[in-house]
Order: sequence, then structure tokens, then C-alpha cells
Amino acid sequence: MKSFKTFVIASALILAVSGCKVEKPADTDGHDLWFHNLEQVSDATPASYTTEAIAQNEIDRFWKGKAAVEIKVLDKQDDALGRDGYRLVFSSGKVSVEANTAIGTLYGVYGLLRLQQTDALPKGSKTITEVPAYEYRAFNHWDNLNRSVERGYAGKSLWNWDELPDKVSPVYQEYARANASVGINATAINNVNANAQILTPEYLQKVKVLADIFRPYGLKVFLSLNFAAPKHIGGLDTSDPLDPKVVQFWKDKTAEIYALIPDFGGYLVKANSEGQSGPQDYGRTHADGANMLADALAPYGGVVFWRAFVYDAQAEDRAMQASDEFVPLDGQFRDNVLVQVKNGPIDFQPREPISPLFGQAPKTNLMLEVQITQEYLGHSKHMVYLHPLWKECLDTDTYEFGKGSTVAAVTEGKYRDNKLSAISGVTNIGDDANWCGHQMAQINWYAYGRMAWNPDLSSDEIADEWLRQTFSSDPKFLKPVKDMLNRSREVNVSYEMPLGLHHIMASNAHFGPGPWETSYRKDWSPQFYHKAGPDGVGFDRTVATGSGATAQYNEPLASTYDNIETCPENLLLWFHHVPWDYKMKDGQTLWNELCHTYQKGIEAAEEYVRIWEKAEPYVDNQRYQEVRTKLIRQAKDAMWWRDAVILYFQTFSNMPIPDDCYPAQHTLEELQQVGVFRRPQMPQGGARPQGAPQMPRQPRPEIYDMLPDYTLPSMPEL
Ligand code: GCV
Repeated sequence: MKSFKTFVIASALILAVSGCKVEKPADTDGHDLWFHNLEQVSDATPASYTTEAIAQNEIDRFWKGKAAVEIKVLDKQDDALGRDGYRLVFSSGKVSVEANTAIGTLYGVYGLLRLQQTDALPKGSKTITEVPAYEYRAFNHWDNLNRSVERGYAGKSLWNWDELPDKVSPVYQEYARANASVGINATAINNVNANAQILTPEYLQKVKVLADIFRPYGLKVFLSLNFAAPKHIGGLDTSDPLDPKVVQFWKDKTAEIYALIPDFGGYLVKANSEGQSGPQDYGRTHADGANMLADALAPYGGVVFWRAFVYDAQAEDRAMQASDEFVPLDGQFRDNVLVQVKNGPIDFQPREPISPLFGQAPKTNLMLEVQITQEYLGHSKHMVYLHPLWKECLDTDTYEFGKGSTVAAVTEGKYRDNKLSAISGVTNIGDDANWCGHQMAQINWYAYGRMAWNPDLSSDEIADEWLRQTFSSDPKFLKPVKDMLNRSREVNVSYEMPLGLHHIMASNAHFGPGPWETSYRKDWSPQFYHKAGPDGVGFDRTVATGSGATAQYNEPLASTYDNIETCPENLLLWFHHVPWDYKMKDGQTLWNELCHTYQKGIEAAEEYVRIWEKAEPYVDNQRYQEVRTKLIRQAKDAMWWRDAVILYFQTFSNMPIPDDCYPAQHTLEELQQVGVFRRPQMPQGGARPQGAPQMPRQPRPEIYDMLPDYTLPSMPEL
């Protein structure tokens, strides 16, 4: 196994920065994640592969303090700590890590080391109590059995199915350790577009090996299942959830899994969505399907994560469909079912309002699904710190139970008797040396875990922790780089889809702009979402003249969004179709505001390069160069996005790009050629025409080479 390396200082290179000397750190590929700055004080090896031994070993190897650390599983249960919580008791000459369970103490050990690494250890006596907000803090891997990763931008899947169960990669344990260090305790290891083969005895033997490796780190395995498995691998002629043969198939399969993996977590299901089979194929409901699986799992304590990501090509407004299908089922799901809802009503766009479903199903265990992989936010080419996006959702008030019933409160189960709670994140991990494709994307893995443990942490706090552990605590590095990360989500919105625009990317790989694109499915067409025309731009979702989606929110959100005067401007074009000359709050026309917002996004992306160049003395050369190259690319992509969207919209607005914005560097025709190269244009409506290409779910390599030639106006030398 690649060892977690000690922080080696390369003495050769001493640079002078702002009058002070900084020692240049040694190169790293980033594989050691946020353990990078952990200095190893001993080579101790764990006594055994148990949680207790691992916890002790982490202290033996990495605790630098003079105080002795005692790790203690409490004899008498402390209800306040629950299963995973811990207490750090600092007193003179001693730190005690206390919990009800061994896994609680392991979380405590990682918490203690985090305090050490972030210079946050208390000076005197103090007790720190930490209890996670969610019971299940889950990862969703969209990993296929052929090791491709749907919407994955960091290499192949970690799971080497050909080699398993005989050959075990050291990466599996490293992965489990990294997850435990931030509190992630559940992982659905295969794609929700699931291949039923994962449930065959041959694959279950492989899954068992992974589960055995993950177990001491408190990480439970879940499987995404294909609802049609009874037909695909069970030899049945139906997968109807109410058919006794099907019920028996799932009972038997579940028993087979638990015989191999006694702590198996349960099933994650994408049903009747984007071509996946589901109960509706047999005239049954989502509740019928979920409950049948829940009954099979209940004797073992397993749970079902049933996704609410559903939409139908013919509907007027895709944003309304999850609520349309799931609200009538409220109260019908078993206690061990959680309905997993994406943060927004469409699909992981750079900015969406919350899914209205969070405020509409008081009797359902709802859980939040966020996307850690950057499907719509520049893949692993762009630096975007996603915690601000997720936090915006968690902090949004649904008003379902009166003021203060935020998405966080609702999903944490504060208003339910059933305290089962969970949160899911679609991972950004692959077999790239640095795990995430972009060195800076590691922050999103880290931040997801920290948020799942404590949704109250701020983006700034999490970025601070991550940077100190992964790069440097030097204030000259920390402050500017942290500020840059904190701004990066808003910057991405500004140069990709500002003011509530959404789904205007090239529809093939979801990378780069494609506002002119159409598809045989209207709900996959950018034009369906922006509706640009001579009269304006934006999707009218108001009650009086539009789809009426605003009415799916509780008051006062519903009328706030419905009224163009009160609708937040950052969601304006999500809810309203707005004339180009509409006067914005700052007095500008909508057109000028759009141009200026794009301009700000580009300038901020250019500025990243400058900020990073100033950070150079504090970063090893390998990571420095990798990030710098990507930041330059990101700034050029921002120019490309702006040119494409603004030049295309200009054909309707007939308004000039303001003088204080950069002029376009390409013509619309040139940029549309890039689009044509990606995806043949197709007539709208109807079924997929014969021979029309399938939507590829992985970017083809050429997609990244299609960037038209751009220079950065503020840095023409790049
Ligand atoms: C796993 C979007 C993505 C799909 C993904 C789907 C989902 O549509 O583009 O790749 O499929 O969401 O969340 O199920």
C-alpha cells in the first residue's frame, strides 16, 4: 500500500516571497489527500485489522502531542452520543477519546488529528462533543462493471472486478480510511443505471471482499439494483413487485447477500427514470416497489434509498415531475425507505432552487442527494468548490412546518418520529493518482463528508481545514486560496449559467456551451430551458402564464418566486420569461446585466491564475503546475462559454455587447461548428430516430480538445 507519506521538506529550493523565506515542499501526486501534512512520528503497525487496532495505530503513528491519548469505548452507553458520536476530553496531561462504539472512537481519533493538523487543539481543559447529523452519510458511485464511470472524470472505477475477489488493491483500504476520516459510513458501489450482474453469486463474492475491507472503517456497502433483475438474472418472466415469485426472488437474494455481508446497508434504486425499469412497468407505484424491497431488507436492518429523479419526455415542465409523482405517495412508504431527492428539481445545475419535494412530503423520510462529481460544472477541468452550492440548498427554508424548516432540518428528521436519516453524494473518485482528476476537486470529497457529519459547518471553515491539511497553513497561502475557493461556485455560475439560466450546456457530454442545440427529446434541449426569442429569455414557471411550478413551493416561497419583482435575481430566468430590456434592480437592462455577469465570471477565472501564481512558493511543483495548467484552461473555457451564449442570444436581443466587456474572440458560426462536431442536430419531439446516436455518458477524449483558440485578455502571454 502506498504509505501516507511524511511531510518531507525539499531543502534544495528556498524561495524569497514578500520578504520572507519559504521552504518549497517536495513534489506529490496528491494521492495522500488531506493526510498530506500528517507527520509520521512512528512506524507502528496495527495489531490487527479491527476498528480498535486501527484507531490506536492512527494515534501511535500521528499524534504529536505530549498528552497521552486514551481511547475508550464507554462501559455505560451515553445516549447523547448515539452510535457514531464521540467526546474528546482534554485535561492536564491527557486526552481521552470516548464513544459508545469502536467506530465512534475511530471518528474521535480522526477528529483529534484534525484538530492537531489545523492548529485547533484547545489550550486548557475542555470537552468537545461531536455527533453526526445524519445516520447514513453515503457515497453513490456511478461505477459500471466494465470500470467506466458514468459522469466520472478521474479515470476508471476503483473496483477492479476482473481481479476481485482474489487480488485486492491497497487502494480499497486507503479509500475506506479517507472516508472514515471525514465520517462517510455508507457506499453504494455501482451505478444507479445498474447492471443486474452485480447480484449474481460471482459478483457478490467480489463485493464481499470489498465489504470486509471497509468494515473496520465503519463503511457499509450498498448495492444499486436493477429493478428488472428477477427477469435478467432470476429466470422469471416478470419483475412485478406484487408478484409472489418476484417477492420471493428479492427475499432470497437479500438473504444470500446478508449471509455473505452481515452488515450490508441496503439497496439504492433508480426506477422508471431515463429508461430504467421500475414498478410502473407493471402499473404499480414507486411505493409498491420500494416497500417490497424494504420488506426483504427489514429482518436484517437494511434500508432502501429510492430515488425521486424521475421525468417524462412529454411533460410540460420537467421541474415539476418529482413532486407530481411522489407527493401523492406521501405516507405510503415503509419506515426503512428513504426517498432520495436531488438538491434541485432538474439535474445538478450550477444553480437551482431547491426541489419543491423537500417541502411537500411531511410523512416521508426524505434524503438529499448532491453531486460531488462536476457533471455540469466543468468536469475535473474546472476548480469549483461545491460546498457553497450544497449549503445553499440545506439552508433554504421549505416553510413546510413553519419558518425554520430548512432542507437540513427536514432531512435530518427533526419533524419526524422516525429518526432514520441519510444524505447521499455522487462521488468524484476514480483511479487517477490524485483520486479526483483535479487536485482541487479533492476538497469536494472532503467537504461532502464534513457536511454530512455537520451541516452547520460553513464553507469557509471546511475550506480552511482542508487547505491546512492538504497544502499549507501559511496565512499568505491560506487566505487568498481560501477566498478563491469560496468564490468559485458563484464564479462558475457567472460564466456558465447566470441569472437562473439552466441546462444550456452542450447536451452530449455536459461540457461546454450549446444554447442552440435541439434534441429529439424536448426536455434534453437547451432551447426548451432558455426559451430565448425576440421577446426575451427564460422559462416561465409562474402560475398565471407559465407551467405553475412556483405553486409547488410553500408560502412565502411560492409567491416570492412567482412575482418577478420579488424573485431573487439569481433565479430570475429559472422562473420567468423576461424581456431583454427588462430593468434589473441595479438599473441595467437584463441584456447588459447578463453580459456584465459573464464578464465578471471571466475576470474572476482569469484572476485565479494570478492568485495561484502568488501561491507558488507554498505548493510543491507537481501540484502547482497541474493546477496552474487547469486554471488557465478554465479561464479560456469561461471566455468560450460567454462568447457562445451571448452571441447566440444576441441573434434575438439585437443588442450590443457593452464596451466594458471583452469583445468576442470567435463568431457564433465558428462556435456552432464546435457544437455540430459534438452532436448531430436532431428534430425535436418524438422517439429517438432510427440511427440517432445514444447519449454517451462518458466524455470522449476529443471533447476536451475542442476548445476554440482563446487568449486571456488580461494575460495575453498565456
Ligand atoms: C446516472 C443525469 C445524468 C445521468 C445520470 C442521471 C441520474 O441525467 O446525466 O448520467 O445517470 O442524471 O441521476 O440518474
